[in-house]
Amino acid sequence: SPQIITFGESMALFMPPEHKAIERAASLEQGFGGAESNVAIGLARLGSSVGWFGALGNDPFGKIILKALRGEGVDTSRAKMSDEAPTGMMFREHVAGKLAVHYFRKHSAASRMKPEDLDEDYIRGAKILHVTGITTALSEDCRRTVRRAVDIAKEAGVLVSFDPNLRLKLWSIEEARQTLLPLAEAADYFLPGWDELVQLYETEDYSEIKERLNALKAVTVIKGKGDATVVLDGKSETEVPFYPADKVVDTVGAGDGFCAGFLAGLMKGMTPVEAVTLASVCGSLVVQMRGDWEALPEWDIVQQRLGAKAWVER
Ligand code: KDG
Repeated sequence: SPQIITFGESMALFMPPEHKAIERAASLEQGFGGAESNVAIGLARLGSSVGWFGALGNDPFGKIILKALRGEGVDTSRAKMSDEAPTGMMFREHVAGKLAVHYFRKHSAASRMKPEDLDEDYIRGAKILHVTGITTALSEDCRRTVRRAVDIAKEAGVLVSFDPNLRLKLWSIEEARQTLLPLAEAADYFLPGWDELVQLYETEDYSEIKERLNALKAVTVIKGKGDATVVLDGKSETEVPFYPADKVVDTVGAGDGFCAGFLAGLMKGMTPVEAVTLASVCGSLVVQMRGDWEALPEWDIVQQRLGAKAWVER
């Protein structure tokens, strides 16, 4: 098995050129996204051994996604192409300067994933299983599939990484809490954003949130607490300032890039705090280009950013 395994729904992505509203756009650009496949691409580019699986429709969009992931060097051997249901779709636009996402993913192939579809040995053979809350919001079957995958991992001593990825277009905060908080308890690495913690724990009081997090067995990495990342391991609290972005074009995918950098760092033997530096460089690069994963860096680029390698312009 690959060292890191992740799974979830990847979707065709359509957005107007430039930051336009769909109603005002004559054409849409085609791409794809999906939090877990974004992470998988990031990991592969950083040189980690990674597998992604999920169900895609046996349609042009599913084919594009599968080929792209393979091309990036992600193991897709356990991914399924369905003849019964389509690849999900999402549309993204900017309305009065604000981002809006529209999902067309109900009854998609991915939403029909079942625990019985899991290749248990594939998961048992990994070092880290990375899951996100999005998958658990897709359907009752998907929720059980994530839970089962996490249980398989835990029984086999595979570390579990969990990004809650709260998407309130998919479910209510009450439903989300019921599913996401137990997963945070099961995780070895919990990777929430600050805003997500505020919603999940219903408080903006940091000392209260910290108490809840310190009660978890996980190392928690809080993304975006102000302009920094905070690492809590139950004993210590370390704040790592964000790596600065030269410009911000599209923030979607930054969290996934961050997760990829963090997990790649762990695989390279870094401590969680060291891995956050790598994570932060990845996040800062993703936001500088349109799309979720296109700007994810290769290991060489990260080293240049961190000053370990010179940039030769010409
Ligand atoms: O983190 C980015 C994801 O949100 C995006 O790729 C789409 O997976 C996605 C989702 O469900 O929103």
